[in-house]
Amino acid sequence: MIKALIFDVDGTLAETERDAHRVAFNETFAACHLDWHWNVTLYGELLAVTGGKERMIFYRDHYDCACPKDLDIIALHKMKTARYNDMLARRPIPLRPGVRRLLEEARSKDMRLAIATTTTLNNVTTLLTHSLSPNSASWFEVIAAGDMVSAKKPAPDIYLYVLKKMGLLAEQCVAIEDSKNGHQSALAAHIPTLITVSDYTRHEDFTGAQLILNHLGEPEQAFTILSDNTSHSSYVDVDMLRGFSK
Ligand code: XBP
Ligand code: MG
Repeated sequence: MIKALIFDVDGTLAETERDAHRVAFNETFAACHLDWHWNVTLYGELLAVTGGKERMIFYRDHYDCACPKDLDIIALHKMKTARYNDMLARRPIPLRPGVRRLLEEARSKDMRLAIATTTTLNNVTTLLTHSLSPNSASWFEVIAAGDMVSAKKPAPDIYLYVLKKMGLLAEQCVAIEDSKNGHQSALAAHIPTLITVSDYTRHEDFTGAQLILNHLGEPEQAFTILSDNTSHSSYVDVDMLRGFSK
């Protein structure tokens, strides 16, 4: 019996990467007179590394870029996080199709909710506050984020953390993800996955997913199925997800 839905954040709740995270990184680099700029294509490559600090370290170490000896990645990341939060508050990013509807239905049917993300906690609560509703962080029993675990996705740690906090078994949950790293993280924790591909992830490999969609769908905006399944529905609802139980 499925008892909980565990949502990823970036790319799953909203398309935050290209026009928000990426822009906040670039504004921070410019403000610090750092000669780095991550264009849309380069950022897509760098998304293979989860976590903003880890992404900057990877870029510093693997790309031919100018890097001052005293570069403080932690300080840089704090600045990026402040800019990102400011951006989400000033110009809220819309939730992806079906996200609000499914969350509201889940709440009305006592489906438990959680979040498992590699991004920073503040980024999650600001997105929820400004794009979902002012108190919506409280809709989630657990918000597992960023450095709460030592190994980020694709390691299973963040999902195992959520399972432990909720006192649930993997097969009692469904993970909703948009990326290969997220999918692998959930699978490594033995949690069934529903994939809604995002701008940067539509060509990734999601072998082992229960279902792969372009988005969650709405009654008037049907999803497209990208895996081999067929469905009589046009949008994901709680009953469909309950069918994910083994
Ligand atoms: C997406 C990520 C994050 C963000 C940046 O995580 O990989 O690193 O790009 O966030 P998910 P921070 O899809 O799991 O939500 O800079 O706060 O790390
Ligand atoms: Mg994601």
